Amino acid sequence: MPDIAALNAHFGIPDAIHFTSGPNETAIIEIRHPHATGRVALRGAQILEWVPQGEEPVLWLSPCAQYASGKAIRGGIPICWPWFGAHPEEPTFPAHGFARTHLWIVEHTDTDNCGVSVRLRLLHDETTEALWPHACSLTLSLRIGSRLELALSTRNMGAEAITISEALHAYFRVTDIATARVQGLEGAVYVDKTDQERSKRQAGAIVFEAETDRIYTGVNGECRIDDPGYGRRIRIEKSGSGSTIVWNPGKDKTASLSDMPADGYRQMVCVESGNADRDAVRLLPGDTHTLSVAYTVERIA
Ligand code: TA6
Repeated sequence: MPDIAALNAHFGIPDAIHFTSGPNETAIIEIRHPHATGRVALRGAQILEWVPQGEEPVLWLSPCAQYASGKAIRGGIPICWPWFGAHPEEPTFPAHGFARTHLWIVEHTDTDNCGVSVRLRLLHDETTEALWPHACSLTLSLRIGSRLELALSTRNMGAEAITISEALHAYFRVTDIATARVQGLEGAVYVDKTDQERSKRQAGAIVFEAETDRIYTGVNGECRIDDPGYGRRIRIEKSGSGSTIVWNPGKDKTASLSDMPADGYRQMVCVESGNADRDAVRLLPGDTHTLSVAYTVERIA
């Protein structure tokens, strides 16, 4: 458990950044700014909450989320790294890597007229080295304001090339999945994980009628989630990302998830920015790769 008093002494900023202890002694960064509030768990460097001034919370966080060690918190923005989904060779390794369940340290905090910034770094130990025996640094720079900006940087510090897959596995809150639409992926090719990994092409906007689990590859552009219930559009702009993953577990899969309420799938949709499948990133010694995303919210009629 990180020392909360020491974190506040070194990195706290009056009226902007305060460290506190959350469920199961999870260290939480509470962020306040005239443009937005937010919460970030140090374990996993996971954004749990982002509420732009005058808006409903933008991210979905499960009311049954478990804050247990070794388990990802269901909701917010978990970080999948250094592999997305199942490990390519080791089926017993944790799904989506270990960055989302391990402790990160705080390197820097700041605030200005636009927002509050924090830089976090993944702490490597013997557990992470057993899963990923590569000299590698991973940092997350985040800025919470009327926009939420994230930059996940991987640096290969070893003598050999490495290949990573990754995602910012964002859970967005919607009033009703039946009326939500995801736009911006029209015509893109995807792997349908609910249909034997078949390759398909997207026709029109994405609508949700059943479990949806798709990896769109070769897509660099902006995505939008339209939610007529809240009368808002969430814009997702990204760089350094070739994949967008769209997930809603639907009713049956949700019933198998102990950390989601039975109807939880109705209020969320994951639109994840990353590099998965054929977009996996190869880094030569000394190379740095950065996956950046900016989320904004606007009113729609
Ligand atoms: O990103 C979609 C996905 O890979 C799905 O296949 C799905 O099961 C999900 O992530 C959640 O994974 P988790 O390990 O957090 O239960």
